[in-house]
Amino acid sequence: MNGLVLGGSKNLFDVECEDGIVRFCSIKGKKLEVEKRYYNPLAPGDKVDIEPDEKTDGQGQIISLLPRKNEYGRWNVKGREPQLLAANIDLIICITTPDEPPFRPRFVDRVLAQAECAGITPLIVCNKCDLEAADDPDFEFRITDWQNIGYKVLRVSAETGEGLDTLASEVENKLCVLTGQSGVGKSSILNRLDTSLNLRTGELSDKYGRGTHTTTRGNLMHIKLEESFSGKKDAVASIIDTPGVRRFVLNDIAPCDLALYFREMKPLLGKCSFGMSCTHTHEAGCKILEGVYAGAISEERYESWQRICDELSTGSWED
Ligand SMILES: Nc1nc2c(ncn2[C@@H]2O[C@H](COP(=O)(O)OP(=O)(O)OP(=O)(O)O)[C@@H](O)[C@H]2O)c(=O)[nH]1
Ligand SMILES: [Mg+2]
Repeated sequence: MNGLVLGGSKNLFDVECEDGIVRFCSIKGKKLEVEKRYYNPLAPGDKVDIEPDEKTDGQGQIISLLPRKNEYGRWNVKGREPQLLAANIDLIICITTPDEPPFRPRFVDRVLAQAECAGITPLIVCNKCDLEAADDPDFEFRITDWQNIGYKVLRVSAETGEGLDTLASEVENKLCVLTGQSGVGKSSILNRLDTSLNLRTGELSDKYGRGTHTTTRGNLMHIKLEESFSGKKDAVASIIDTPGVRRFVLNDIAPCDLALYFREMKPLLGKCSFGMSCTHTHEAGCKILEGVYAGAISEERYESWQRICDELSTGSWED
């Protein structure tokens, strides 16, 4: 019987089976035939083949993993291993805030690069637009810059409901993964989109103005979109709420390939005087540097690219 992995830990998973029953499943023989690319064998969104337990209702065993359409992972700094966050995703929603926690555009740039690498469409959602900092010129500049590069950016507020109608139409009938630092309001947004959820939301720790990692495990939920936002009676979406992370560290990307995942740089690659061996840092005839001087590539994104390249080369990540 086929099933959809909703969540789980190392070896035990909640699987929504095609008969509509959610079964608590272990992996048959403890090992799954998967390429060992991540420390966790399965993630929310994975499709599996299961054998229902004949003796115990609501339990089963996972026999095999069905081919993945895509994979969204990150490098887990603590575990020093790649971690699969979600699979078979239609949309990666990267949530950021103008303040509380402080605006971290580089977090978004990292998620965008990982999304490009995975071939999954990203959507940038700026939450807490009710805060004064939402009018800050640096924040405005980065939003416009991402839009100019070709990314969709929504300004929303889980507090006032602003922009949630557009967000509802973006997520309808899709499997989306929510990603963002702790405290940006991932769970708060979901609670507004579907008022029956009652997900736990947290206070920001006063000392750092950061979130306190209220959500601890990735989990796939089928939600019913509030009619006041969707404009429809029965609009639905599937969402994976991931735990907030302080840093998002890229996985499986070599520093020399990073520019491929910066949308505004990609078309210029190979066109520099030194061709593919150009490091885009000092060379004459570098098309990327020329792009920065001409204003076609923003200094902020170029600096992001440089910093992330350094992180990938040295293996040390800033906060
Ligand atoms: N002013 C304002 N505060 C908000 C908004 N959305 C969420 N918050 C507050 O931000 C805090 C953190 O919200 P959460 O929804 O728990 O954040 P999270 O991203 O789920 O955090 P983790 O689960 O730790 O990753 C809570 O105190 C919310 O009330 C908003 O649009 N405006
Ligand atoms: Mg949360």
